[in-house]
Amino acid sequence: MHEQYSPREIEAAAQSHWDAQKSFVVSEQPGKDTFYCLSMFPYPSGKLHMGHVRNYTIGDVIARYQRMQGKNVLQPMGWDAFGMPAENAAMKNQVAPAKWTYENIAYMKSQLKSLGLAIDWTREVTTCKPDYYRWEQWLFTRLFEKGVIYRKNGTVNWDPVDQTVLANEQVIDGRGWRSGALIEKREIPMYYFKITAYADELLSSLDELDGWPEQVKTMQRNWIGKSFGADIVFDYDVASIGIDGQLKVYSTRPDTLMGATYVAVAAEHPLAQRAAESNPAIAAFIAECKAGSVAEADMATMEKKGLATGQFVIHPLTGDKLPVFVANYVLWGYGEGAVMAVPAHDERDFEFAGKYDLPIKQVYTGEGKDYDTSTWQDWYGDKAGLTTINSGKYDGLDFSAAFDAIVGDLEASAHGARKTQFRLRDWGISRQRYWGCPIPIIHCESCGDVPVPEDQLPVVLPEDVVPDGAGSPLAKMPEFYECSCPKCGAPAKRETDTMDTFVESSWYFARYASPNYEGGMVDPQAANHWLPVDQYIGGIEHAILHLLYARFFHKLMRDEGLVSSNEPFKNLLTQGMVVAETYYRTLENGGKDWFNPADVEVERDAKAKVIGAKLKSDGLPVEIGGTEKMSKSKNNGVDPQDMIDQYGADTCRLFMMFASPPDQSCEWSDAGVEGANRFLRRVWRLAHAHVSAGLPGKLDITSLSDEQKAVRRAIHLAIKQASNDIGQHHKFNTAVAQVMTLMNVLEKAATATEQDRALVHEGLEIVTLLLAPITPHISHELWQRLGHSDAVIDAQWPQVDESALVQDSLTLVVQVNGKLRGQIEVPASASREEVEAAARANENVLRFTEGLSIRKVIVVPGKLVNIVAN
Ligand code: ANZ
Ligand code: ZN
Repeated sequence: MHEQYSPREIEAAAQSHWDAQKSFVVSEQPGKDTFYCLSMFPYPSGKLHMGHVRNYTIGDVIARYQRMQGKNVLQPMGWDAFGMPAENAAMKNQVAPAKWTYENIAYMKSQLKSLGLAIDWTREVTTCKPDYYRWEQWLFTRLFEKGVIYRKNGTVNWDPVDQTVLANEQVIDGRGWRSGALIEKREIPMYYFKITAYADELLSSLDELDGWPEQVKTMQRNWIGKSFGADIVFDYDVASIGIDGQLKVYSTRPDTLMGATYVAVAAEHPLAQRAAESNPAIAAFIAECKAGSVAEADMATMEKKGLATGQFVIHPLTGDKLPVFVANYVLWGYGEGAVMAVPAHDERDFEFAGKYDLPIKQVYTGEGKDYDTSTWQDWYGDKAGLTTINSGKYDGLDFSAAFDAIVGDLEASAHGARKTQFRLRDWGISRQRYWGCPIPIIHCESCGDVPVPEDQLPVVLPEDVVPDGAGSPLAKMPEFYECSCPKCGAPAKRETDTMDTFVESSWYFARYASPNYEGGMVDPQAANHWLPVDQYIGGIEHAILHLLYARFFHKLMRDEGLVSSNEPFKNLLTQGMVVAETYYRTLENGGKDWFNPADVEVERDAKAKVIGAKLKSDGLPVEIGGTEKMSKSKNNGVDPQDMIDQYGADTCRLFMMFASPPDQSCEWSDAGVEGANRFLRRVWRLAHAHVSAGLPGKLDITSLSDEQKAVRRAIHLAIKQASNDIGQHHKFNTAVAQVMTLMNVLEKAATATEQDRALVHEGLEIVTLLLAPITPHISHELWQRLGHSDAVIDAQWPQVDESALVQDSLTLVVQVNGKLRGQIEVPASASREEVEAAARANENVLRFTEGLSIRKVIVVPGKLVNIVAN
């Protein structure tokens, strides 16, 4: 064993051992407990960032810990390989997205390998490869035939200069990111997944996910947005509208119908369109609304605007005529695209009514509540404790009585009905992009949209294309789109849109169970063996879309008979961000020039408090901007590769795990990394000293001295607490702290006798085992050096010897009036009275209480005695 800890050598050795032994290649083993540990797969952007390293280290620690629990652990990895960055990079560097992507994958894979992750690489899945997306296309055709996928017109951002559709994030201040042209909204045919058909189940089965953070479940619930209300029908006023008809609105507050003073419709609504025919101002307003944002966050904050259409509808309960407005705050895609406005009790309507001087009619009141139309107050939304007023025969009712009475009457007169609805929309998956999975549909003039037959799948995406940014390249490639109709054989046109890349990441977790299976999307037997995933780990940014789509896909696959479980991920851990200090100088134009932490030297005072920072290159001061998520924009990213090259993977892993609990943010610090490295060197040093003196014989636990008992107690206490921290709470940071405490004891422990050394041996074994999931390379090496012929990855997690925890005597701290004055040793079995007596008899206590009378003695069992005297 070398005297020096040299991570480069031992990490290479451990990794080649695992490779040679195929240590992490797993197969189904009936009868053995499985554990499927999955980290969200990366987009192959070029190189790993610190967030990846943290994510994959957490996953790896859990996987390795579970293996030591005797489980058959599956930990796979793959690549979420389609997507826009590849197209952008391709345009910039004139290389095909495929080539760029595959090169990035090769590099990032080597980085992942250098981290020493316990991954079964034989299961690697790359979503841009035809053997993967073939099955996505296969499912698409099945779902299309079932009607779970359908085609309808959707609104997209159209760049008139580049002649292309843009994603929302490519539209900056209303202009195309490349061309700078004003973006138009366009209606084009698109494919939709009918996720709304699963809305109820996606909502209700959240209740079964005990292993998910509450916060994520709440975000999903809000996104699905189930609401209870009613459709309410207003007959047209024929005189003003010109035709007979009915306007339907959806309201969650039909109980407030008596307070409705106008109705408002979306720009796309037929009544608005009708009004526009004879009113150019309305036509112009509609055009303006359509150009605006459809993002809901913007809808909530933007200024409410509208125009009276001159039309009226009839209130279904009072027979009053209500004016019809077209308003920008009414969404076309939600409910009926029309609202009954109750300005007295709805904030948006209140703002609108105030602006256009529309009547406000209060229909609820409450004890001690003052109604005031000059400003919006928030008590109206709180249904509890309010009763109806100004509502004729519905006066004096609470929310649910008013709701029932009004909806009952509406139902009786066929002017309304109870309705539950969801905020969730169907999932539009058509993208007018090149680097994605081709949609397997053929358009035939006589047969319509024909799914590509199974024996003609996959529809292969040509890989040697360099897009030019102007429109989809596929739409310009007759060799791609010219085909014949699978039904009638006539010349036909292949669909040139590709799928949203969220589709690939919605089922990769299932493909890992049988990644090379050619008989279907998944081998059901293998999929059911491994699924659901026992532990899923990833960023909170995926709390809604990815996790919702994956849950949806799992249910789709279940309904195809491919998997039998209802949910894909049993336990979810959302890891916190990696943050780092930021440094900047203010430029003359007021902008900021950000400096990387690596180029900055921090100045501290004698107490290590930061007092300033200087740029290394010019020695001049820089401002400290506070800690923020590592990002390019603040230039505070640290390249994990530098850290691995300098200190080794184990240091990097230990730092990440020790810095904070996995669900909280982890602050990058050079000092922290150095500290982690120093600790590993300490472990190494102690092990080296121990091993060099020759391995001791067996420990005889029946003949331990008091000092030896204390050491052994520290060893087993560390096992107990670390097991608890990791196994029950994923608190790797405190588990590491336990090992550090144990190391302090072992470093001071006697080594005089064979028994002393046998005890240190046990201690070092425990340190090695407890660290094995976190720092697997050094543990691999130490385990061998400590005399084991099997590898540490095959060792069992250590068991606590409860008898070692039993204490014969306890040391208690003694205080007089809260000040530390001494220590006493008492038998562990001592009663309260005995402890108190021992404390009173203590020499120092006698000295500090001389001349005083003792008022009270507080005993905190196992810890301290405080004597109150005056
Ligand atoms: C009258 C009313 C009175 C309403 C009141 C609310 C409070 P959630 O809960 O999100 O489902 N609404 C309906 N369709 C709309 C659309 N297309 N665009 C904008 N707003 C729309 O929201 C349902 C409520 O949002 C409905 O209940 C309706 O306003 C409005 F004191 O009707 B309410
Ligand atoms: Zn045909």
